[in-house]
Amino acid sequence: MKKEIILYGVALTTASTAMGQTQQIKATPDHPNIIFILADDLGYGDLHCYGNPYIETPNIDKLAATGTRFTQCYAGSGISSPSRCSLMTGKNTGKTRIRDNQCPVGGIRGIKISAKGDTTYNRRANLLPQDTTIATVLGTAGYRSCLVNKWHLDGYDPGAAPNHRGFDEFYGWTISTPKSNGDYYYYPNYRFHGDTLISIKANEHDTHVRHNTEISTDDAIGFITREKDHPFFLYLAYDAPHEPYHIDDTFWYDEKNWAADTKRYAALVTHMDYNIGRLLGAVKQLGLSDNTLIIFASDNGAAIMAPRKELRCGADLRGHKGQLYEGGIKVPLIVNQPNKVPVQTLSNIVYFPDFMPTLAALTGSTKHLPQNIDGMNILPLFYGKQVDTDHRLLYWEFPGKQRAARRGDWKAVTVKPGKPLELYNIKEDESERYNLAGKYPKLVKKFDKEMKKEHVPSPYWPLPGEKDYPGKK
Ligand SMILES: [Ca+2]
Repeated sequence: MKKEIILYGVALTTASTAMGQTQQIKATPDHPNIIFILADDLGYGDLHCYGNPYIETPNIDKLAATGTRFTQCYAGSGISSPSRCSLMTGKNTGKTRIRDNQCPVGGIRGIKISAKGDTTYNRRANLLPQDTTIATVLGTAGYRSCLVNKWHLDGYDPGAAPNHRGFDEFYGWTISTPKSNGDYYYYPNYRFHGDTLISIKANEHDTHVRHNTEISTDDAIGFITREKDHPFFLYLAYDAPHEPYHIDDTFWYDEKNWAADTKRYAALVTHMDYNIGRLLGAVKQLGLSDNTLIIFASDNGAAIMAPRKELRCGADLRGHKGQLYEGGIKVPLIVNQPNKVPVQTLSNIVYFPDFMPTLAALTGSTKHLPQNIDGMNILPLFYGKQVDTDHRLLYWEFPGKQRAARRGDWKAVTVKPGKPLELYNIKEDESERYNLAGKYPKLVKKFDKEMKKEHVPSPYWPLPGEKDYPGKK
């Protein structure tokens, strides 16, 4: 712990020096702005460009058709907080500060908020000051950073908001302030601008005037407009299409013979796509198209309540959000930058921890990366070159409950506590139908051994036998 804090202090000093030296630099095609768009609970099969036959996503499809589409990208976890923690800190969930939405011990106790007025208490962990984020690293290269909308890494500590963890600007909601995260989810009455909670007057009295996706897009456009003359990193984390499926405009699908929630779900996706179109229009209008790398992904697979069968949200993958089967963690990934990113489809096996070292390589801030990250630099893939992504071990866990690992064609996984690992050949069986653990026991044993090495004990999720396990001296 002491070592980490000292290193962080060094990084901050260097960051402020580097920023002072580089703030005049403009983004260029080789040193581009970065816009990272993250959908929430969007399944692998939700986009037309990933085979969806029902949901219209013309703007995202265009990004895919004019850029690189990945067919084997994995999120950091099967749910929001740990997945985003992995994305922001470059580690897999065997090492991340946050490994599940709630923690059994440690962290901070707070009220669980739900649309049904749930008032039960639980505990959550939050990012600590020594947890270096992508924004901190890119800041050392002079990038101004902004998180729009969902952070989910503050737990119950208002002091762990994104503007206290490396981001220069923040417009959105936090878990720790229920007023910003209440029953009005998609038509919020309050929203943070930095540390200030502002009132959204248009939505007072449940009037449903301004949808969160629209507000977020306006905040995003505002940021890139202000920062058009400096290199910037925009992390636009939409709520869509996370439940509850609240959207009044469903005109795209009103004629369909679908349940109301199915129409709303599809509308949440198409409305997000429309707003991404607005953002891309602003990028073009500001003359930033050639100088901006756009990345689109989802934080985990389709939720169990999503219209997975009716709309094919999870493609034909097994499982759903909350599980480490493919349906919980395999997500779309699209990368686009005109004249730089080639039009192609890649089957390289990549995952969220890769973004931190990749964006550091892109921006020339690799020397400011923290120690002990798990991701690799996949930047060559973005620009038409190859790099070996498939011979390493990718790892995920919900401590004590589920664990999974992927290497090459093979994946070992269990979604039940204490149950033996199942083994699947993903290349031949992407729906994880045929458990081959009995046929290849040596391979299972090898996976098990390597997976145990990836698990680093956490004081928030102690397992039996570990020093922080309750009752253990
Ligand atoms: Ca999510």
